[in-house]
Amino acid sequence: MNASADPTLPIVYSKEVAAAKQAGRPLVALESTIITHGMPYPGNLDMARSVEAIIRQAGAVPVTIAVIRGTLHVGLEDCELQDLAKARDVLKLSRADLAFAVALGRTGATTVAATMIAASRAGIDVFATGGIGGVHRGAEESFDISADLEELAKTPVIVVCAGAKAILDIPKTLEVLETRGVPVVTYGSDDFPAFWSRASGYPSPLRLDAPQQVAAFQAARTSLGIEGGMLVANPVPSADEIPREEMETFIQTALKAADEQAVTAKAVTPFLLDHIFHQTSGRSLKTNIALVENNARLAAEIALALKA
Ligand code: PSU
Repeated sequence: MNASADPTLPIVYSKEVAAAKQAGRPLVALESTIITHGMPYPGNLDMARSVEAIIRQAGAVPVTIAVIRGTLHVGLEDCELQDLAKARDVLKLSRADLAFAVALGRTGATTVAATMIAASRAGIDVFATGGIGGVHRGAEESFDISADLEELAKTPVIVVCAGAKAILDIPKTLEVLETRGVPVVTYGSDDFPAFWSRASGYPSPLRLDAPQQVAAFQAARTSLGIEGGMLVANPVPSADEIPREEMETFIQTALKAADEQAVTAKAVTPFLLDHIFHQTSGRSLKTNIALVENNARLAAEIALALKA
């Protein structure tokens, strides 16, 4: 396989990523759970390829991350991307079980949390995704809070997303991020976005309007010795958004179905996304793809600004 191993880390780099690292080019990490658990085939593969192409067009190098038969791959060859998009029985890996998949030789897709860990180990500062995990609605009963939030508090990677998924409890998610000292910056808006919709109705703690400002902010945090990542929330383009009120009806129906079918833990988010996909006859997927593409573009601009 066109890959080169780093002798000091249990990581295999794709050919493109190994060359880019050598040349000091700007890199943008991409996760794989969105491919295996977030979208159906073949839309997931089209999304993964188009997002990579957008990052290349913007002058940076895409780095899709996954564990394949126990090896942590930083950058996937196209054949690996294809296999992953079609694969079944892929683990959904977070901080708790990334090493489990490595130790047991399993194949697993990395969530936001696990991708941040891998990106940081590989020296990648910026990562683009769709929406982070957060505090689930009803968390006061279920205690279901995504490990993504804790990772943002710990690991120094800038995560570009379209907000927290609207299936979550957005004000509680923002509260946890504030408590854990994670800067939440909305790009070009005062309102924190809600994934499929441009606005959640909750004000963004911070706002920035240029990639250079994001880069300067992260550089200042580093020089002050402040650990942890930063969340950059990038509202979905207006042409692709599904308004909040419209989404809420679909979300309520999906949440009710999850409750009736006793869906819990890691299965909750994929179940809700799939349910909403069917309810909207695929419209939610089109919006999801558009927002990831939009985030990839911004992440590439930030990666370039960090190198300037
Ligand atoms: N963005 C998307 N679709 C997804 C995800 C992000 O557009 O499926 C994934 C990410 O991997 C994120 C995960 O970490 O959803 C959140 O899962 P949970 O709520 O179980 O922590």
